[in-house]
Amino acid sequence: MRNTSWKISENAIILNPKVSEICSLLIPTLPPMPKSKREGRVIRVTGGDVWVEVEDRLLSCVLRGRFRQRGRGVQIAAGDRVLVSTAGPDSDVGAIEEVLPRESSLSRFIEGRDSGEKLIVANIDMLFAVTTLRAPSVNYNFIDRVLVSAEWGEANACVCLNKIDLVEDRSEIERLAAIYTSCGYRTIRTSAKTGEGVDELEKMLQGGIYAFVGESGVGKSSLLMKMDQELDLKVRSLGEKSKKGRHTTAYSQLFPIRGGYMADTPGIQTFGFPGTELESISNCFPEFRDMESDCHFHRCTHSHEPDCAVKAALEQGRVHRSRYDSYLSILSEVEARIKKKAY
Ligand SMILES: Nc1nc2c(ncn2[C@@H]2O[C@H](COP(=O)(O)OP(=O)(O)OP(=O)(O)O)[C@@H](O)[C@H]2O)c(=O)[nH]1
Ligand SMILES: [Mg+2]
Ligand SMILES: [Zn+2]
Repeated sequence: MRNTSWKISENAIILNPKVSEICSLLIPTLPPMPKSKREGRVIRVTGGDVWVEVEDRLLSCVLRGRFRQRGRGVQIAAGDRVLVSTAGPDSDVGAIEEVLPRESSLSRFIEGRDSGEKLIVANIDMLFAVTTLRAPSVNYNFIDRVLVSAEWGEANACVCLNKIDLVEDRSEIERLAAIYTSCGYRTIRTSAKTGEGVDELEKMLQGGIYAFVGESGVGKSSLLMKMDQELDLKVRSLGEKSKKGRHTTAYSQLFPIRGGYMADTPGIQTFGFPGTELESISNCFPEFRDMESDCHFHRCTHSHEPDCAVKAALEQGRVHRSRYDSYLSILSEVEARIKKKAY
């Protein structure tokens, strides 16, 4: 387990806000000696500034040009392990030299001019897909898209149903939990307001890297603050409506917690499937995996084909309607992208 001495709030600025400019002046004078490279963990990425924890210190680092892929932004995220070079052992600034291979990642596809896969967090031991039944009301499609992206990035995931204090009828909670436990996902029930279930959540944090991911307003930052009372994150004030395209948390950031880290991530509106192949979608639905070999067609898309084992399971209630609908919505999204040649 790590023992971390630094504490940062999400609004903290390390050194000077113009640190990138300072670094760009400093970097050319850095000795290009591989010996000075040190390993660190990316804590947050904002534009060209990357905060990296190196041996219990927080350094502000710049990215070398080769990490900026034209039209794709920066392919580095909170949770990444990196090698940084510094002017000396006590320097507070550095440059990212290398991003080490990832064990897992969470990413999504973004449409538009800069279309492509965008990383959200890397090397997560467990992702918490945070959702609510009330305020906002449940969005199964969104939860499924987060879980599917986690599967795609080989990240373990579970469902965290927050704001249970707002639900009078407990059978609603159990219905949602039953859907996900039957697919193999652990489901925990929490309230950041009353503290119910937060113990169970904390027990799951075993010194690794964890991430809260979910729609805006589901209480990701609030849960984090409930676990670490010293944290002072921005949360949406009561009565403040979610404005389209707005979220309270602005970027993914790791916070030290229980000997590991928890990433708070911004509420994301659309969670495009990060893959580019139709076949890879059903692999990301664990409950479909054992059925697919029984489909009549080898490359069955489980949509229009006859003798489809997944559709048969849907009719028999072994696959949940909401999960199947999410599958179809991802399938048509990727089909449309292939047609548009958006890759
Ligand atoms: N009743 C109730 N309210 C909660 C709970 N958790 C969070 N809230 C409230 O929900 C609102 C949104 O919480 P945030 O923590 O800002 O949500 P978030 O998921 O971090 O939102 P973004 O940063 O926009 O993605 C705030 O007003 C919180 O006080 C809960 O368990 N119960
Ligand atoms: Mg937040
Ligand atoms: Zn099929």
